[in-house]
Amino acid sequence: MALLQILCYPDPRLHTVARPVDAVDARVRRLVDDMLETMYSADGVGLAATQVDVHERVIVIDTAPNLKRPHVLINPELVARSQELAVTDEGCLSVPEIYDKVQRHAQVTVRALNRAGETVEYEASGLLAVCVQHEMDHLLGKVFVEYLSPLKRDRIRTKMLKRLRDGRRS
Ligand code: GNR
Ligand code: NI
Repeated sequence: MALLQILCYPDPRLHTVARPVDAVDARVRRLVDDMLETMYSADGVGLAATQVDVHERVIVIDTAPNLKRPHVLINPELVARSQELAVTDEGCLSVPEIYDKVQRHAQVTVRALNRAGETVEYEASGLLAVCVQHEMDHLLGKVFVEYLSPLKRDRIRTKMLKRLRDGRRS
């Protein structure tokens, strides 16, 4: 296993649209395992392949990292979304130390392939629903700060660029 480097906003590679995985083979399983190791090591509850500069539709999520029961979602699709919306304070490993409110569907039903290449489908609510939507946005090249006002986004962008100049890695 290996730790992967996480891209930081405003890296333009975060806006790449991921392509579907065509076979869940040893290469993809290794990517999944490296992403899980990277997510746990960074204390995140989710990670999309886009964030490690791999532009394929692969997501890992673990909303209870102590239990180490990860969700692996390959080629995820939302098959249902609740009308009800919910606002959550979100953060992102690609936008370190920034948290702000984002409104999303309160429940979603997601269908995907798991690490064994089997089709799985389940309903998610709470933090899991937030993560599924947050990670699926990454696969479309979208970072949560794009839901914020242009003013806030600009301030975040400036802060991140200053950090980069100051040589801070996160
Ligand atoms: O670790 C993460 N925490 C989090 C908190 C609230 C809403 C979404 C997230 S996802 C984030 C990890 C990450 O950046 N995934 O892309
Ligand atoms: Ni994120």
